[in-house]
Amino acid sequence: MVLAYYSSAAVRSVIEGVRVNAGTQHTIGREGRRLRVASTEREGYRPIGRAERSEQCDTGVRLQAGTATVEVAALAPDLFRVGLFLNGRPLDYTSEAIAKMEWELTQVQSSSANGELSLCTGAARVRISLDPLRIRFEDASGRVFAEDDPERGMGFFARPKVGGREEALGPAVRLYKRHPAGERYFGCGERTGGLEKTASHQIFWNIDPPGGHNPGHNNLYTSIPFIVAMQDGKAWGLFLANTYHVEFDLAHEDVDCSWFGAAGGDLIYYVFCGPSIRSVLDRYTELTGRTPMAPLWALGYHQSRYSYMDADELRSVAHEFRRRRIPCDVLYLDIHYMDGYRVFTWDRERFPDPPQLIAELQEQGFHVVTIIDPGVKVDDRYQVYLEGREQDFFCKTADGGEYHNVVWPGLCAFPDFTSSATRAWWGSRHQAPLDDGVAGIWCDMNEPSLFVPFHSTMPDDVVHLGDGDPKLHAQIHNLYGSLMARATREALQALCPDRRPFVISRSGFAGLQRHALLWTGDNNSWWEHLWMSVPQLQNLGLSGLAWVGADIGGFFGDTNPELLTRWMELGVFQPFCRNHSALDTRRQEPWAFGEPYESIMKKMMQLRQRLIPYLYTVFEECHRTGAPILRPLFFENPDDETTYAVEDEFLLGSALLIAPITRHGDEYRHVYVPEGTWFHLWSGKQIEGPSHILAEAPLGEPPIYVRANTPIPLWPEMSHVGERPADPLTLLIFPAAGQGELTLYEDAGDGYDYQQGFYSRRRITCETSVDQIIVRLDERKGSFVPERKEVHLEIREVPAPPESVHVNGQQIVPEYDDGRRTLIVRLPEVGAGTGVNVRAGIS
Ligand code: MIG
Repeated sequence: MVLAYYSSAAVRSVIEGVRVNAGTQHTIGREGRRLRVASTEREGYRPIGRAERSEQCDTGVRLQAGTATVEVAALAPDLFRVGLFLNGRPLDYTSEAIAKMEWELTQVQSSSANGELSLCTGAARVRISLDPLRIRFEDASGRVFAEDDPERGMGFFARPKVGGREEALGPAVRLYKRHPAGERYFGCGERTGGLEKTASHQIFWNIDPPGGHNPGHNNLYTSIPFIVAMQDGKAWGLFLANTYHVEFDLAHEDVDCSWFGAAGGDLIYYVFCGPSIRSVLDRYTELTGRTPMAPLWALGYHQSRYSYMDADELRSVAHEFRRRRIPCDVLYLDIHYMDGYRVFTWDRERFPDPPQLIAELQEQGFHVVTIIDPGVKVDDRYQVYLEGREQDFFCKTADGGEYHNVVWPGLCAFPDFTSSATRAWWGSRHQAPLDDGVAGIWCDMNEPSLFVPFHSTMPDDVVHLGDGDPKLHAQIHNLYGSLMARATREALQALCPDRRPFVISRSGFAGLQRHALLWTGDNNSWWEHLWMSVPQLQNLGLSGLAWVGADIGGFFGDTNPELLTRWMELGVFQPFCRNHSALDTRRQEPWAFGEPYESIMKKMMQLRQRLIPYLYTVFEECHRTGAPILRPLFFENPDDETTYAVEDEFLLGSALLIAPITRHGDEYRHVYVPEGTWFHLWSGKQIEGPSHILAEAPLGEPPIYVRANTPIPLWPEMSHVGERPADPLTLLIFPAAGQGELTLYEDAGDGYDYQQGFYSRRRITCETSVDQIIVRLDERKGSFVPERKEVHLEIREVPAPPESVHVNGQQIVPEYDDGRRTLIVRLPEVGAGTGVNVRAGIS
């Protein structure tokens, strides 16, 4: 079927012609790997028993129970860390996932009574009962959460002493927590199976699922062993910092209990006490790192295809965009730009003069991104391979040889990204593409995905030398993708210190957000996958990965005009907005199907382009606080439990509600509108939430609602970022009794001057009563002054011409459009605060 290109004779002959030189072969099952851990205590689970000794340490307490050391520490008033170390292992918390190791000392009050120790930070408390050693948490309101199961608590699986790999991995570890009735789980990263995770089993092991993923696949390319638990509007979170094969059983085997386990390593987990969902995400992203600011151009529309085959094809795609004035900022080159799939090379027949081509495209406002895979062709005449081999930069077999497997180029070696020298070398290789004018790097196949057996990954016993601390692949598998992205980002940063790196990755682990944005890999051009992407993107946002997107139009298989158009209606609201499709599938550039589809897609893409100042403001909030860009309704409405089940709608920031159409032929859909007053974007119809409505949504008018009184900043129409100065800035406002606000963030759009105060933050408020609308633009904070001369207020749904309009106390002649019920107020982009007072009836 859709995998036609995999079974092409050429690829088959490569695969069949090669004997892989190492490793245990295994096929990909549902969880992608065999080494599963026994699932019940009958199979050898040993809970930790009595704590015999305890001693205070800096931020907490260290306890000894048999051969286990358990440490509980408060890293912040609402963040605790628990570590279980067996058999005298060192208390080592360093992890590739963790961005912040050093925390200011938190004031902790410890006390003990009735066989129980307690550490209190004021905001939260951890209680540790000593016999047996069990842990539970409490917040200032007395809410108890993340409570150890009394019987099972923390513990491990004693393995039969068989020697070899299993023993090297050490015992599997596990943590059992009570699941109180009514507690609901979310998060878990890139999941296709809907929004809520209660009563599910979750596997964390990066794979490239064969044939494109579907809801039956659990683990995909990226693993984020993190949950957010919600109950009665309050949240807490748990992150298991373990890079081995990890599983969560979330009230699935046992409705009263959840477990969090790893196939080996230390059991280290972090508890985020909330109680707000915002504060859980804030701390989680403080711990694992925040999304760096994007270059502004990267918020535009991206066009990709596997592959634009040569320079002329890329030129003509670029030309079509500009000729039709369809906005586009970025074009992609997939694997065919390379010479025989050798990374960091060009096929000189297809692309005779890359710098010239890219310069030409830059002239027209395009950025060009090229794909890089980790597999390096084993080829004695290929410089990259020779360097890597000479300097020992590749992953090793158990007996010390170079580990080889097949990917696109044929037999390949794989950089050992666990070693800093390898990362630096790999990074330095990016000088060439940057010199050619490439604007960003696309890291693919970095699970890593291998062809022998088809769609497998590295065997457990491949050796990574690291920086003097060798590891088996089984111990670091989930990190390979993140480490490749890290090498790439660090290189772009070092080689172009004044630019914000643009890196896109398919695979990663918790913390990937520091290095790259993520796209969700190979979906299909199916309605089901359009639907699936809606909760999937929300799951990612709830797991710290906020800059995300699914391939618009679907990757595998042929799209069709209605599907592509509906997908675009959703896709333009993805934090990362890219249309991509596979080899030998029908073309799906926005003009592929003619009218009316082209015009509708163009209208949606123009809306995205106009929304960039809003998107950038929301992006900066994410960068600063970890709040998802594309967020579930319950992120803003945690007290309304109806929202917990709303998985086919989302909020972009807090002011736009999007309810995409995801089924063929549908022109109506149910929409749950959360609390507040909202306006239907196309008709201006006012809706009071919370309510269930039937939205009319013909092709070209997807259900989009704007929160009343929140000013939405919009650019004028442009074909790409920087086409001309974005002047004027429009503030779109739908007034309704009440008030709203937005703090507009702007900066130079690239570089790092914003860190020295070269940004602008401007609070804009709107207060509406029955006969008056007052808009205030506060003074700008920060030293950045946008180039534009004017700000326009576009006040919609004003039923009659206003009685009067005052700007800073001066009456002006209103510009009112009867037909559109719209009032326009033109203001100079002045430095000081501006007040606009409109006397108009709004009902
Ligand atoms: O084995 O580079 O997910 O986006 O177009 C397939 C070719 C390799 C998988 C990526 C897809 C990309 C494709 N790649």
